[in-house]
Amino acid sequence: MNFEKAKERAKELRDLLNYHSHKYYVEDNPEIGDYEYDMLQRELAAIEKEFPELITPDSPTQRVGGSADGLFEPVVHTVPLESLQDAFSIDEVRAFDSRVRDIFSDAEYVVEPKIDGLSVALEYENGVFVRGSTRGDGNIGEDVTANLRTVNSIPLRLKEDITIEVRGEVYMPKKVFAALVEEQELNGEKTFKNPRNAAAGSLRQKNPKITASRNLDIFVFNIQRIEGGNITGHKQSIDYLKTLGFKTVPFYNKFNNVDAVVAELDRIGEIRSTLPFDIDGAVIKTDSFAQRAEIGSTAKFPRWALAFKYPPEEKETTVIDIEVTVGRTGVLTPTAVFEPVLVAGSTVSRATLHNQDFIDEKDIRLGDRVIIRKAGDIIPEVIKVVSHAENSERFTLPSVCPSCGANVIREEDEAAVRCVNPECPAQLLRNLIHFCSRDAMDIEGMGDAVLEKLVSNGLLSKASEIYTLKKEDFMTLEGFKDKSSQNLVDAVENSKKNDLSKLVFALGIRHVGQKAGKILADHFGTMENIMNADIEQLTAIEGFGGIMAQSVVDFFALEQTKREIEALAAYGVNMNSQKEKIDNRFEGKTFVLTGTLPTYSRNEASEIIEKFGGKTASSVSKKTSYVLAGEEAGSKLVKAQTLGVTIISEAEFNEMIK
Ligand code: 0OX
Repeated sequence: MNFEKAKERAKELRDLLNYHSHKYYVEDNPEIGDYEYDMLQRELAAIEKEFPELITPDSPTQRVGGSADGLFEPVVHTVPLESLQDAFSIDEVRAFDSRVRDIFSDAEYVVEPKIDGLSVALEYENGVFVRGSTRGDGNIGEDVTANLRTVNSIPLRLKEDITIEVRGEVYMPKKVFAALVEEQELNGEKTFKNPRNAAAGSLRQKNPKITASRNLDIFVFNIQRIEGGNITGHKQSIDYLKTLGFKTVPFYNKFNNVDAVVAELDRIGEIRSTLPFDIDGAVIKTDSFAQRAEIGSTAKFPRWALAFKYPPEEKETTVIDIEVTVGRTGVLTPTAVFEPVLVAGSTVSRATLHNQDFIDEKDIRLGDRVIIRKAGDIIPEVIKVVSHAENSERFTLPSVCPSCGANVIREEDEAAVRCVNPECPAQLLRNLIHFCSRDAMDIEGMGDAVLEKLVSNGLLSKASEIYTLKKEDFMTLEGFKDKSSQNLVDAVENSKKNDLSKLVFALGIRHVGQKAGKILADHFGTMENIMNADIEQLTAIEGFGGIMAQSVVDFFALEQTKREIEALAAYGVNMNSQKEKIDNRFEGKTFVLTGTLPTYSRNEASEIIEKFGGKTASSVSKKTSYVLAGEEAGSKLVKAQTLGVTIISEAEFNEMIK
């Protein structure tokens, strides 16, 4: 295709894609299927690849293309993003109306839902989205343009070539939030508490790809600044924003008296739980811009608007059971099962009781009448006990694992009670799922369902056995044919080559996440070194705390762990870090670094020592081979002298590594 033709087609495709994107994400009324949309997008991407000069900022291909650069630049809001005064009772709403009516007896109000997300400003120049920022303190926010581009309902180009700044609320739909929490729980990650936190966390990601994966959405509700135009009221302004292509607040009705406003607040309260997004109230705004200007603002809020807050819905029910389950990390989690009740739009019958401390604090017992509500309108929680059943007793978690019968332990400073038997069947499946997951051994196709079948068919009882599975084993599973079984065998085989860091993470050592797995692998180079590392060596590593170190030592001290590592090694799983090793001249030698070295940072010096097979430790002992001392070396130097440990300078060290 020649350039002129490509240019013409690219414009056509951009317009087409923007049109269908709006139909899909804003109007919820798609005209073409996902497949056709993808084809158009792919065609545009191909043209842009050939002629990069044709890429425009409003191209639909640019939604995830950018980078947040690891830093969010400050944005000074030319028009501040004001906050709202809260009201918690209808009396306060009526008082607000009186204050407004004292100035304008004919005031009219618009009532709209107060979306529980985070406010952002979107700036458009000649119809093109150029910058998006968070509210921050209202005057200065952060530039999150790259991340906002990934929000599909934010138009990259408006239907008019105007210069405008609008304000909206970015939020995570309830369904998206529920799915995200489920995924986080499955991966043993920290879960977001509510959709608002999830939206905020997702928007402040350094990597826009992560934001994109979080399926955020937006409702726009205000014109901050506009060039030209003659809009005189709020309702009119939202109607106009809609015609520009924005997804605006879903309802915004106008009323001319406070009783009608109160009725609308009641109505919103009724439907609140059925909405697909969280609201934390309703906003009442004086409609006329001329009246707003007269009414004015305090230092903090506009006097012409009010946020009415709804209390969270609470219900009473009876606890009919307290179930205890064992998670991947062996934690015993109590769950209250209660008589089903309708709360905030859905029937709930279970709520986590977290741990023994939570149960003790609220004194929750079997048969209790309790008050429950949904945290962030989603996750059921027990608020308090109303009354105990007759003759009831305090509830204590079992002293043995409900799954394998091994004794459970509760470590000091820990709320959790834990089964530490690594062969506990309750932990097995979750451990296997973790072992095969993408960030761990990344065995494609070995998902929950396949692993569950392998375990229940007795083909798998520990992770190392994955490497003994044959094609015929997979073919015994329902739906597995020659090709799909071979694919799994190949995926298993491929995973043997993974870097040590992935294996360390895959082992599921408590407190050792992906990052710590990499640190261990990079630092020690081989599985053997990691297994032999003591607390001192581990805590000497930057980014490695005492709790992590203890957990690593405990894990590798277990006989089952040793057997498992031996088996994995015997099946050919890589036990080495792919980090460069030069030679082993420092093998068996431990260095302690102290003071400021003339040229190397501590990290650099440690890396060099490791590249030659040596180790570093944080404190000097009789076992220390060398103390590498720089300027202002303190007590470690004195201790080295007392113990007769060889002290070397950077120059001597450089001689040793020549
Ligand atoms: C919301 C929301 C937030 C404009 C004037 C003062 C506050 N979270 O849905 N803020 C406002 O109004 C701004 N309206 C809303 N609907």
